[in-house]
Amino acid sequence: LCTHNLGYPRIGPNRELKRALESYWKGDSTLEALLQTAAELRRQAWTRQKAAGIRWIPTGDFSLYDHVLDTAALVGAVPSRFGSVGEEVSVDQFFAMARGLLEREHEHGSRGIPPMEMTKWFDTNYHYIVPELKPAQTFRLSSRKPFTEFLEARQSGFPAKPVLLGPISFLRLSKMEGNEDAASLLPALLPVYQEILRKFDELGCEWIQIDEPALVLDLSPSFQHALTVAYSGLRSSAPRLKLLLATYFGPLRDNLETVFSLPVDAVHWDATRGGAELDSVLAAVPTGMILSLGIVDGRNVWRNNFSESLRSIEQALAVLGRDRLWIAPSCSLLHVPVSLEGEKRLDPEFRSWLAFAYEKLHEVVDLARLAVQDPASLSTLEENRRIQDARRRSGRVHDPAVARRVAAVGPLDLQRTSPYPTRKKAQRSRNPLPLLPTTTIGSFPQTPEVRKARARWRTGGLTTEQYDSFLEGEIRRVIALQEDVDLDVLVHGEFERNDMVEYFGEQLAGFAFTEGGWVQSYGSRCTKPPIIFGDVSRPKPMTVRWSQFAQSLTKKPVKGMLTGPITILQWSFVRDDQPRSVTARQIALAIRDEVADLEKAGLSVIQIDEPALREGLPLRRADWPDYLTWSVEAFRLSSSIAADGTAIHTHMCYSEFNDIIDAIAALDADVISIESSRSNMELLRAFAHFRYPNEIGPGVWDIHSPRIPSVEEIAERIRRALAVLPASALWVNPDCGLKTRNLAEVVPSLRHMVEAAKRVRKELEAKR
Ligand code: THG
Ligand code: ZN
Repeated sequence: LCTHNLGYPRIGPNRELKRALESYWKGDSTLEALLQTAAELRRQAWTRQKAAGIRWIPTGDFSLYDHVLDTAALVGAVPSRFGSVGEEVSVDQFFAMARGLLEREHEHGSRGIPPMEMTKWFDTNYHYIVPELKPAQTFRLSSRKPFTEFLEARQSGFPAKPVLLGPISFLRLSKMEGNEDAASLLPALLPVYQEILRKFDELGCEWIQIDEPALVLDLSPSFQHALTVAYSGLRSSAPRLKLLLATYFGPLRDNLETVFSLPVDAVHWDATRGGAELDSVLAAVPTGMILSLGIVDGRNVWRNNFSESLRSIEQALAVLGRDRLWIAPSCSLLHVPVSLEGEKRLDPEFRSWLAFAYEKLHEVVDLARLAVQDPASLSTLEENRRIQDARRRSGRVHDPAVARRVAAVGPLDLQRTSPYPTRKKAQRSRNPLPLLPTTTIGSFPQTPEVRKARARWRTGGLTTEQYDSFLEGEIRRVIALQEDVDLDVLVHGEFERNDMVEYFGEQLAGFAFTEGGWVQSYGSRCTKPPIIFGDVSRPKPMTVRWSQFAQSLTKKPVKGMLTGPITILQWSFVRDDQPRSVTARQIALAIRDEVADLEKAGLSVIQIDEPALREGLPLRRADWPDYLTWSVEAFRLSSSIAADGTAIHTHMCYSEFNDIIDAIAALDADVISIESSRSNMELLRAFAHFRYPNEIGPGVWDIHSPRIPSVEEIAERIRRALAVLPASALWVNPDCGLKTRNLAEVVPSLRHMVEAAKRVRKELEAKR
């Protein structure tokens, strides 16, 4: 059977691209050096794919920042604030679109140029740059990148298959000025895509992969119509070129019939997410069309279960025959780490359960051989069976105590003792607070000294006692600072934490960590997601020591700071042998234990952050209620152990919650802080229709910007919030944690924030 790959990680086995980009941006290296590194990384990726035995190798999937931004550049969708486009979008124009321009870099204006917005790529943890389009948008071929990368590969003897983000997905993922329907731009956009296909045809390209992941979303009638128009237009532009339409990340559902009626030569379908649809897919593939079966999960790190996969492959083979079935990963391998080869410290048994990008390519090749009963491949099936059996039965995966505890969770465990009004009285009598109480979100600036100390401790340069006393010093410093600024509810600053998920994962049973399992998050930024492989429990307290120490230094309440179960789940690689909802419950129980211990240690305020709750929303609306039910339950399970007099806070890093506001209210946190300083209007709109029952702290200082807001500016934001929220329910806090800011910005900004709260308090009292 023919094999192919949809896309390969771009950052390089040791994050070479990250280093090259950041060094170029800092001015430490030349553009030539950056492009040289990029070319080497591409060649390396192609070499690896070819060595693994993949028949068709993707080109153009590489990007210096993001493939959606590449596509915007390709079709000349460059917002006017980035200047006019000459023959081609320049690299610096491209980076300006991604990152904006600071005042000093920008010669003409004085305020700098804001970057384009960034948002999550479907339900992955990758973020793409959102194209900005306007109703009168024009498009023009403005980049040679897809052609040069194709030729670069072909000239070196690689069997190249260029990859493009398709016109429907490009428009569907764009932001249209005035919220108009972007599908209306297809007539303007299509000729550019036709020109691209014609050029590939002229270059003698055989197959082109056109990615349309938008086909797994709910599509409006205008987009459904545009889909048919687009593909008959593309077909007619290049009659010889073979078109492979790639869908992934979910089942096709109502789009299935249309997809298989399009005039394309092959359709790629994600068998790992579309499961139950296989019968309908096989029935819908027309004679003469090839089906590419995305059978190796490109979204997770587990070794493929060959016996299961072969069942689907054999079913497809029976209908389609050997010439019409291709084998592939489910989606681009962008979302998994590069290779297991660099992992020297993983336990050998656990390691045998895993497959990263490079290993997944071997799985694709092995499956294609097994499907045609290639005798040389039979040993791979045997080995795979042995490993799957071992994992299924492993004592490290299953903890009967956890299973018993999860099974015993009842409705009362999901509920605080008393309703909110009773709790509020208990909380205020324990901690009297002024009107408009002030607080921060949790983290304080992580200075180079903090990072250095942690690195030294990890490599043995500092003893644990030395490191701990360093951390105590940092905590003393921020507690004194917060008292001096006169904040009402203090935090310990989170100096002991690297990443808010990694820190907890490292202390929970059931989690594993890689040395170099980096995955691109956006641009040069990466995360190293933990791997949840087994039943989760908390062997011992995780944060109590630091919170308790901080509380011992002050009479004011200190908030205990925890990451919530949904965020831990969302930002990890999860088990594929049980539903996410069950894993969420296990994590929730572990957090619940920590809440109980913080309470015992005397903390009267505990914050459980859930910045990823909204990110976890399924791609299709129809699947939202089920997700929201189990995710809200997980949060409630983690928090409901708290006594009435303990205030549960939560934090979310977004303001678009209009469509999930019922779920947010159902969390029943006593206080929620949210981002809002950049889009005050959003917030006002939400609360015009919905009366949030508990307390709320809309961010009044945008910490994503280095600007120090004035007292009056913050006071005005508080007054505007008071227009839609009762004063008794309003808190005053920044947008988000202060980890990425420096102290020189943080201290005056916090003073201004507290001053603003006092000013508005006085105004309110005068009105009484
Ligand atoms: N933690 C985890 N996942 C996340 C976020 C997080 N996913 C969503 C969101 N936040 C993604 N945002 C970022 C922001 C910054 C970085 C990564 C993702 C970042 N990473 C460092 C880098 O690439 O240099 C990694 C530094 C390190 O840990 O050594 O800056 O907050 N889990
Ligand atoms: Zn935040």
